[in-house]
Amino acid sequence: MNFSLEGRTYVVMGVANKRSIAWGIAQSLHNAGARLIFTYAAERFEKSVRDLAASLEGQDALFYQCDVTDDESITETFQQIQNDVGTIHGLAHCIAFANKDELKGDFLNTSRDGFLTAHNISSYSLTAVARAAQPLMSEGGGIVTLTYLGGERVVPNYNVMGVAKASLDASVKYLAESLGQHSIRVNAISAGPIRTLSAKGVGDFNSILKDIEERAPLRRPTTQDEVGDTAYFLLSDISRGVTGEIIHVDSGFHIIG
Ligand code: NDP
Ligand code: KAL
Repeated sequence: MNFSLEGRTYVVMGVANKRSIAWGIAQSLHNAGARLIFTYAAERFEKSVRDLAASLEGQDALFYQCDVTDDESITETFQQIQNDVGTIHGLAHCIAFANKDELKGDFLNTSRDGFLTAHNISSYSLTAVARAAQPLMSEGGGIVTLTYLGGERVVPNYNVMGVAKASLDASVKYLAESLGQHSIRVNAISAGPIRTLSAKGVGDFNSILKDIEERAPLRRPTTQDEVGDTAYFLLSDISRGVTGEIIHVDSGFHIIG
């Protein structure tokens, strides 16, 4: 078995800056020899993505703008990727969004609009993107998404995003069943809290991290590279028998009652 990703191409969606979990995944895939394709939603992050990719020695990366709320944008992006590189071997979906005012206070007050926005961007987008990517994955491959414990249990302030992650987790299983016949595996990583742009300004992140340091089996917070290396595992042939799985990379916090 060859564990190198030499000669393979992966799409990484959701790098906003150097703290993004997607950037941790990009580095792990790059270190394993993969060619990378980056997608970003907001134009203001294009420079940041291009500058980061330029720091990867010998990487000949490609870049596309893709807003996952827009079917046309998704279709065009993957058509363009097909024209430019032909086959891809996998995809990392590292995308979530909820309106800030839905991420505090009582879940009971979740608005219809806020509920739909969170589910549209954070859950449905995985299915939309998987459907667009499938024709490009003619040699089989892997799809990985990012989820959080708040989809399994009630975590204060995570609110509507928790319900969206529960929907995402179920989508992983249904997509694994749909795409297994094409030798495409679909899995999720449930990451422990990492201080990213998304995490900024929502909830009391310091006290969440303190709790991890005190109570998680490994007594330390999750790092970007730990998630990156598990994504590499899930996108490589090392995990060839694994699909529909949700792997916790969270210092073991999820087992603590
Ligand atoms: P980042 O803020 O770095 O990344 C979030 C990304 O979502 C951004 O790149 C943003 O792109 C993208 N995004 C939002 N809306 C859209 C859209 N309409 N179309 C395309 N992309 C969009 O945060 P993280 O790295 O923390 O988040 C990545 C994933 O990890 C998310 O699914 C998150 O829920 C999950 N996660 C994070 C944890 C953490 O502690 N940080 C823990 C567990 C899971 P843009 O800015 O260009 O719109
Ligand atoms: C319990 C935790 C504390 C934080 C509570 C909610 C976190 C929700 C995550 C969600 C993705 C955050 C947002 O959507 C933020 C958004 O409203 C404002 N930010 C932005 O628009 C920035 C500029 C862009 C880049 O962000 C996005 N997302 O597009 C959860 C913690 C402990 C773990 C986390 C952070 C989990 C997670 O899912 O991210």
